Amino acid sequence: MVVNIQAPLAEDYPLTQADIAQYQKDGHILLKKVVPPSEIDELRTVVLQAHQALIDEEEDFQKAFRCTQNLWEVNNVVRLHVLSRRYAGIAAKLLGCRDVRVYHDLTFFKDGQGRGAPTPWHQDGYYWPLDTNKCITLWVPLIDCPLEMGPMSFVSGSHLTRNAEHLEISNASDEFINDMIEKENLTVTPARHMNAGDATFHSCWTYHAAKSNTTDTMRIAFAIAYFDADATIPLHPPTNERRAKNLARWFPRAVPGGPAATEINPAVLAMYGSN
Ligand SMILES: O=C(O)CCC(=O)C(=O)O
Repeated sequence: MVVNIQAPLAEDYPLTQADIAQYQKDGHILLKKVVPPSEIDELRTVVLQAHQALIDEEEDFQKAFRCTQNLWEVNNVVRLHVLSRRYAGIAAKLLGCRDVRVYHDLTFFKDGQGRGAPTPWHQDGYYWPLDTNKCITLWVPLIDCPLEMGPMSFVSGSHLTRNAEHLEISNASDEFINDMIEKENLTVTPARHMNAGDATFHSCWTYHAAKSNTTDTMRIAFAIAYFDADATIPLHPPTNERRAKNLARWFPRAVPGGPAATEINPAVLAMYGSN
């Protein structure tokens, strides 16, 4: 697959060594203007359209957010973003790998007026069916996201643990992680105001959560999950139902112990001849 992306999505993001060091130490980072300002309105429009096109598959996670997935497969503009050198370049540098592949993309719409409940503390690793720790999610609000709308908080350094690996996102994961935060005095990095297009990146092992959305406006957030291009599928069978479902859905026909590299997991930087 070769993609032809025009500037500014083809331009490298000015990531610094300090950003990389911060991500590797904390397991998360907030970066400004990841989506170029000139592209935000169009991306928001097509994300809303693609979400609607996939509405029959919408999942509602405990009323915390509404998700549809792999919008890049149904919309060409979303595809240009998901396969952009700009975002994949950031992900690869933060993870410290030569290239990244697409795991999937998804919407995180949190309804306003308190209908979008708090996102419980959780560790995404529960859901990822891969044999690597080098997994990262870019999360970007496509409208300005003040604190009242529920941007994310993170536990810094928690990406080095797997303590909540056994818990899906739920009240149980929330209680379990809250308890650890209190008892072990873990460092919570509170949510910060994000302008449309600012993005957080977090490891699949970083504990994260968000407050409810008490504004009058739906939180329109979009996320892209990437992983180390050289990752493999674990030899052992998936250890929970969600991992089994995700393995079948995001890695069709991949084999245990083989590369995690099906037709829907393109290696992004390789498409630009930079790898
Ligand atoms: O959008 C949210 O509230 C949660 C997002 C999340 O859990 C994630 O990006 O992994």
